[in-house]
Amino acid sequence: MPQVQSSTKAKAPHAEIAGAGYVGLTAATALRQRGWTVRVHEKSPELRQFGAGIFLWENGLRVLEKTGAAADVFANSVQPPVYETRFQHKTVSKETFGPIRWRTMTRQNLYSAVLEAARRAGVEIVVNSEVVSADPEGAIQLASGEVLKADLVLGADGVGSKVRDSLGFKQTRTKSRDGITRLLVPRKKAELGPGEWDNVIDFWNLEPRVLRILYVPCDEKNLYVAFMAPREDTQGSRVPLDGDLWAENFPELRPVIEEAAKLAGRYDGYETTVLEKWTTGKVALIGDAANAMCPALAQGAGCGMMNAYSLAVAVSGAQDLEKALRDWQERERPTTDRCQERSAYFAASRSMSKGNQFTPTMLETAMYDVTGSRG
Ligand code: FAD
Ligand code: 5PR
Repeated sequence: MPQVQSSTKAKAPHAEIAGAGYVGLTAATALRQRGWTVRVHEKSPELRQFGAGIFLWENGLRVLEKTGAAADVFANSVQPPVYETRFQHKTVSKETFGPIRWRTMTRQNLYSAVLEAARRAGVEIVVNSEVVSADPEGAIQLASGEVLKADLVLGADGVGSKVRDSLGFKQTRTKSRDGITRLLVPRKKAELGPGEWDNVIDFWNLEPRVLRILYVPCDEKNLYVAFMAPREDTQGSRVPLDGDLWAENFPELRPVIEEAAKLAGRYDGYETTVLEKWTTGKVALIGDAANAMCPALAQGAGCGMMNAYSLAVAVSGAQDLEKALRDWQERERPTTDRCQERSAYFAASRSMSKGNQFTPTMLETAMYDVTGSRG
């Protein structure tokens, strides 16, 4: 007798992800590319990124190459010729990174590229959808009360992660002493006069007061400028910026300071979040939800995207998903932990002012190839 052929095909595994930031969308795309169905919940009504500019290094760019976002990122970013550090108006270092690619861009351009890659891969994204808790057995609950089951749950819901806090992950959160005002202004290259204005320039003054400006060209039009003053310096940390104060201290940057002083601005602190574990059951945390870090090495999003990508690879085809998540954590965590520690050290010590901060040790993360694509 001929046997009846079963027509049942194995159902695709399904992931529910909280947070449509760079990291949640990168995880979603990488999972989708491996046959998962994926739904991303974004609590905001709109898909967009606030903020000014951002750096990505070799490690992050390689992930974007794998998820299909790289072409758009490269078209809308620059690799500045030099990372220059000035201390009390004198150049103390000019760093280039040899074969290590690094690029600067506006946050909105990076976000558009990552979002389009997710859409092309077929990721479902739901806005106005806040995740309020998760269950290690594989479910999320939305603010609406709806419960959604999944084979895998990812908390990519940023530094204030509800997924993390609903599960009681043990954590230490350290707030930075000082904060920063980040703005996007027109380049004003002609007005700045002669000079190497395509460089990234990290201007440090510790005298007569501690003030720092990080000058970052993002493309032909946009300049990311970060203004850093200690929190106790109420005049220095005021928003909108005190244009006269900043221009007196950095006369070489007057044209861009005048532009920056026209904008509302926001003085933000940052924090370092260290968790005992990144995963429990079928739930894992990635990005700032798991390991927010000081920006000194410009690797928060880079580490988050690397961990998102390596997680997708680790769980795809795994016999035992929970073990795959634990193994992923074991493997990937040390690199991120070291990056976080080094970034916190620079933020606390201000020793970046001395220049030459990008030693091979400090570039460990930039050189870390999580995609296996290094030739
Ligand atoms: P987020 O970008 O915070 O995204 C989380 C998303 O989840 C948001 O869209 C949010 O609305 C949504 N969300 C939150 N809660 C919920 C919920 N309950 N349900 C559903 N959705 C929710 N990194 C770099 O790589 N290079 C740099 O140059 C760099 N510079 C930086 C400079 C500063 C001053 C700071 C503070 C950080 C910098 N970073 C940099 C770090 C980088 O910005 C972050 O690491 C990165 O944005 C984290 O991405 P994420 O997707 O994990 O989180
Ligand atoms: N790098 C970047 C940055 O935005 C900051 C720092 C270093 C890209 C602050 O915003 O050292 O604080 C820093």
